[in-house]
Amino acid sequence: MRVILNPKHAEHAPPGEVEGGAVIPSYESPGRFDAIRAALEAAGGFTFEEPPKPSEEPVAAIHDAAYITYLREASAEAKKARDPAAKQLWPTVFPFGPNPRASGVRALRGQFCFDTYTPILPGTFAAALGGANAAARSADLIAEGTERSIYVLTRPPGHHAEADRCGGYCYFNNAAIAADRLSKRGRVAVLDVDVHHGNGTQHIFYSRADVSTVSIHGDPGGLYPFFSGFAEETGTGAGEGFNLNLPLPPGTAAKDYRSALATALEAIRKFKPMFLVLSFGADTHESDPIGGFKLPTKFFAEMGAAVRELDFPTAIIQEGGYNLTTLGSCVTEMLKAFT
Ligand code: OKP
Ligand code: ZN
Repeated sequence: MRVILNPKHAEHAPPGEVEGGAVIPSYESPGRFDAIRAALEAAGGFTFEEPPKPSEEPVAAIHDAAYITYLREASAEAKKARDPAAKQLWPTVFPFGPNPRASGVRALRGQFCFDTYTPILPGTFAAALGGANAAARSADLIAEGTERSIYVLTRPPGHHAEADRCGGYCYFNNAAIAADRLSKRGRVAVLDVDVHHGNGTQHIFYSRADVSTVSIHGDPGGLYPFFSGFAEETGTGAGEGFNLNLPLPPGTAAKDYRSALATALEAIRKFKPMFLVLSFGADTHESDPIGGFKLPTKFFAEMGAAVRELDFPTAIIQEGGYNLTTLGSCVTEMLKAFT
């Protein structure tokens, strides 16, 4: 299987994340990428390549121009700063009514971000752009029929990124970029199996009938991103009926996950897409430090086989997964089902 790498991922290395007012070590680290790559190399059967020279064009298809400019300029500002504190840009105030228009850098940090997990660092723009271009490349290889399935090894993840906001460690929505590119050729289903609901992907396609979004995740009543991912969110306008959320309780293990997966796959079959984008997170694993599900490593092989059985040309995009010891095996087990 061909693996498209984000060559710039390590330029984004968050020094920490703000949780309940405390700075804790960031779960989303460059070591995640290295762990996956090492496991795939050890397994064999994978070839690694970089996408062509990065361009902003794939990102502009999905994200607002003002947000892209903000991320580019804020990263450049962090790069120029000499004071170490100014090399990390964090939001402190978020937009609220009745007049949530932002001007000035402090306001913009909140305007274009929705949580305290997602700082802008000197290398954030380059790293996010590298991932977006890797995702675009994967979509092009699938669209042309050059590959039947392909994997994008990237970080930071993408599925929480909205059209005009970063959040949840995500800056550009890699899966949405791939799905939108593929949608020029035919209907696309996005299946998101990260333990966290992919709010960005859902919202980007919420009113579209040509891209169906299906997500299995921890109930947002108790798990991040809290404000999105409930079962009653089914799409709007022309997109009504084309968004399916399957929230599951904390502690969900193989048996209940398996039946939710069957429901998700059945909905995708009924939609009859031409292409599939799999937003893959390994944070459903029983060892994950922030997920709360209880899937054993061997279930990832079963998950891969079940998705493979749909038999659609598939772009697989890496999202979360935070246990560096087990992450590589989960990804490898799932991908082996496609080879
Ligand atoms: C990104 B992806 C831990 C809380 C973590 C942010 C979760 C972002 C997950 N201190 N909150 O979906 O894996
Ligand atoms: Zn996640």
